[in-house]
Amino acid sequence: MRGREGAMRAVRLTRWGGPPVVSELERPSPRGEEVLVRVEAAGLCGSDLHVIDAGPGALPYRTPFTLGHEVAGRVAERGPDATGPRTGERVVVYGPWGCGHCGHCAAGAENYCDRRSESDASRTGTGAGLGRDGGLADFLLVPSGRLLLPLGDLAPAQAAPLSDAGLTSYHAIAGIRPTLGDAGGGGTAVAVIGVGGLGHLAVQILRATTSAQVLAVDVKEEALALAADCGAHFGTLVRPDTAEALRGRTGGAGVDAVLDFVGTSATLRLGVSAVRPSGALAVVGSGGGELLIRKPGTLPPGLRISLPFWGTRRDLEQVVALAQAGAVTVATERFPLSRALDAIDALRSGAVRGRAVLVPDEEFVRS
Ligand code: FEH
Ligand code: ZN
Ligand code: ZN
Repeated sequence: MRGREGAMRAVRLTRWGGPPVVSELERPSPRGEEVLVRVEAAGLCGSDLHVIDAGPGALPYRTPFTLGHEVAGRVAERGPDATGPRTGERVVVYGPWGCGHCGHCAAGAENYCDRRSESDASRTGTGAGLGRDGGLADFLLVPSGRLLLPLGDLAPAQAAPLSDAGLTSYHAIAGIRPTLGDAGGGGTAVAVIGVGGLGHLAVQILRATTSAQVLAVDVKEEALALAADCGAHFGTLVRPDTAEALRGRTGGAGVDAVLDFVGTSATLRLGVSAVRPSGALAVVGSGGGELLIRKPGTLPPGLRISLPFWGTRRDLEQVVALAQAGAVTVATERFPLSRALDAIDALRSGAVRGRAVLVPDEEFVRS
């Protein structure tokens, strides 16, 4: 239940290498352009584990800060100069918090802010829960209303994962769309490697926005079952002949694009073995894998490799619109905020189907 008036709970990283701590903080008051959001749902991401597990100096952030970069809620209070959604409005938070002024930020691509590596006393970190106080909390203070998108009547537990898992998948697909040709992808094929929190949304986005054949690859039967539920045309476990199985679905030519949501050396190797000449490989997962890029070499000629990161504000508008139209549904496993540490453990052990989402305890009890 909520603590004393004016206080709030927050799941914080208090020191590098230490466990997250459920703490009680003063609820912040928005100043200037800032907007205070009452959090109604906050998704957990594999990157949260990377942040939690990072050693001192590994990330350009300063502890302590609150975790959580995948957030939806309601505007609770606006600073005197705030713009954007009004008090009481349901919103999803655009998580990449750039400088707001460079070429990329001005174009709504704060995920590629030219000044993201700069940090000063006032601005450490790259976004909510990424060096800046995030949304694994009762409230989230957002620097500007430009980072909030209205949700309409989309449920918060559906909307929060769209701001990272959905947005990242949508942006990665936008990057490989040119390889699907002008006819919306008819006669093409896309391999989705890793059908977890991001991959299952990528399957749905591909089915909703292209005519490509969607081929799912995972190491777990239940993930392939989720892929089938999301509309994948074909699914295969990782085996020694997986590349041949994928080629077999394309008459031998190879897939036009690979979305690697795992990003290990093994999945990168699988991806380049299955993709056709002049195809695309998007490395989305942060598995730390390595791929030798060399000429002459063994990679398909004309291969386009991308390292997409999160997404643009416009991408977020698009993926929210798909969800509002019923074309994208997030498979979620909900946890009360007070059990955030259990949710983190479940994510770490691979026990979460789809996306883990933290909701306020009273909301969890009610539903
Ligand atoms: C966030 C911060 C750092 C690395 C990766 C991420 C992604 O989870 C954002 O989608
Ligand atoms: Zn993330
Ligand atoms: Zn910028």
